[in-house]
Order: sequence, then structure tokens, then C-alpha cells
Amino acid sequence: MTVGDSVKLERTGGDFLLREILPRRSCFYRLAVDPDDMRRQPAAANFDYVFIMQALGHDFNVGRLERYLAAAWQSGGTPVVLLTKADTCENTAEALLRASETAIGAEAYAVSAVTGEGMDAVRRYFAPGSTVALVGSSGVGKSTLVNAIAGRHAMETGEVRASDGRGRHTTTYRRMILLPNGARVIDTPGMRSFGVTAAAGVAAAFPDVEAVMAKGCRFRDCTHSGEPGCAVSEALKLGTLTRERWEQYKKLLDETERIERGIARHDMFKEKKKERRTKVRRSGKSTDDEENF
Ligand SMILES: Nc1nc2c(ncn2[C@@H]2O[C@H](COP(=O)(O)OP(=O)(O)O)[C@@H](O)[C@H]2O)c(=O)[nH]1
Ligand SMILES: [Mg+2]
Ligand SMILES: [Zn+2]
Repeated sequence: MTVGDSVKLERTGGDFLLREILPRRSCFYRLAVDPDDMRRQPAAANFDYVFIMQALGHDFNVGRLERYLAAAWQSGGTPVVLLTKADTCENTAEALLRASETAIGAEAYAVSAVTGEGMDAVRRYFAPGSTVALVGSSGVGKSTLVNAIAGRHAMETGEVRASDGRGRHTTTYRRMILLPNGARVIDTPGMRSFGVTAAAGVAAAFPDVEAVMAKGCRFRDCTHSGEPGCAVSEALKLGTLTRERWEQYKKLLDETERIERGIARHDMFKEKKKERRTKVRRSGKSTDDEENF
């Protein structure tokens, strides 16, 4: 279960029992990579838009933007790119152009919570009944944006730490905010790892490359590395596809396939582990033994 989920509850006496997580109309996944686990982990569900947020300056990164875009297109929501902290950047136009070129089919804006730049455009996404999920690294201004949109201090911002004598810990906070007009916003905590976990997302993030591939190469098993009649080579020569986009597409697809294989391997491993436990249980050994697997 994740933030934004709708669930079916059943009343049992004074308690409620979670019966079912209702089907999600959209879901943004991150990649959980523990030493002994690798899986898709839902980070937010049932939103209409995904705001991919990067701070102008050091945080702005095209490669990371592409990864977020692939994951966002795959989520079922509509990606929107926000370059935040425009007030701190001398040349927002250049970065905005780069972002727009990268995010084909998505809107991109430079915004500032300090000067209010771009905020009118952002507000339009918060129509009554609409849900927006915010994704991006820690510190890019997600919570600040929520507060600006909500017009009140709904989220803690900055270094969200408090001390209560038992050491520092992150303050707990609500992650889905209902705005007065009925729009909702989901604030996700900064993601250290996220992953594009299906090739479909990569295809959606690179419609320019997909269009070239759709033309078809002379050989059905073309590797696009210099064969005659290759649509990709031709597009690269004509300049209708840039070398950078093509290289990034291949890289991301490669990475995605590796992740998919990794998840499949871990799934198989978990399945085998379960089978072994079942066998142990059948053979009547004590449950203590199960812990050894
Ligand atoms: N200059 C400037 N600082 C901002 C802006 N938005 C957020 N910040 C600051 O960036 C820091 C991190 O913001 P926060 O909203 O907590 O980021 P989050 O981790 O993505 O939720 C805070 O100190 C904010 O005051 C902005 O538009 N301009
Ligand atoms: Mg925050
Ligand atoms: Zn080819």
C-alpha cells in the first residue's frame, strides 16, 4: 500500500480490517535495492499529474530527468517538469530549453516559490478533483511548493529534523494534502533510488527515437550499428535524430533490461525460498529451522 491508495475496509467489532487495495489508475514506482532484495516499490498512487522537480543549478541533470520521465510516463500519470528555485539562477531560459527538448510531449516550467514566477501555470494543474504527485531529490522544493499552493504551512520544509533527546529523526508529516478546492497533492520524500522498471516507459520518454525505429530498417534483426538500410543510421546522418538522444535511449533501455532481469532473479529466489519453507513445514520440522533458510 502507498500514499494515494484507495482501500476497502471491513468493520470487525471496533476495528477495521484492510480487505483490499483497489486497482490503481496510476502508480509511480521506485526501485528498492537492498542487498537481498530488488523490487518495484510503489511511491505514490492514483494521481493525474507527476511533477518532476529539479532545482535550477547543480541539481539540474538531463540524464536524471530522462529517467524520471520514463518512470512518469510508465506511471499512467501525465509528467510535468518543474525547474525550481528560478530566483537563484541567472540563466533559466537555457535550462528550460534543455528540459523542454528532453521532455518531449510534456510541459516544462521554471518556477520560484520566492518570486512567484511560474506559479500561475502550476496552479492550473490543481483543478477540483485533480491529484498531483511531486517527485524529485530531497531539497528541490517539493514541500515548499505544497505550502505555496495550499496557502498555508501544510508541510515541513528545509532540514526536516527534530531532536527529542533520543537522537535526530525525521519529523513525520502528512503526505497527501487536500486543498480547499478539492484538488490533492502528494508529496513524496526525496528518492535516493528510483528506477525505470519497464521498457515501455523508456519508449514513451523517447518518442523521437521510437518514430525513427517505426520506419523500420532493411534487416529485421538490425543492430543499428552501420548495416545498410538502417533507419537509425540514416536519421543520425540527416540530423533528424541526435547522437546524444540515441545514446541516451540505448543506455536507459539497457539499464531497464538489467533492472528487469534483476527483479526477475530476486522474484525467482524468493519463490524458491518459499517452496523450501513449505517443504520443511510438510516434513514436520520445527519452525525454528525455517529461520535458517
Ligand atoms: N531560493 C529558493 N529557495 C527555495 C525555493 N523553494 C524551496 N526553497 C528552499 O529549499 C529548501 C528545501 O525545500 P523543501 O521544500 O523542504 O524541499 P523538499 O525536500 O523537496 O521538500 C528550503 O530551505 C526552502 O526554503 C525557491 O523557489 N527559491
Ligand atoms: Mg519535503
Ligand atoms: Zn537499424
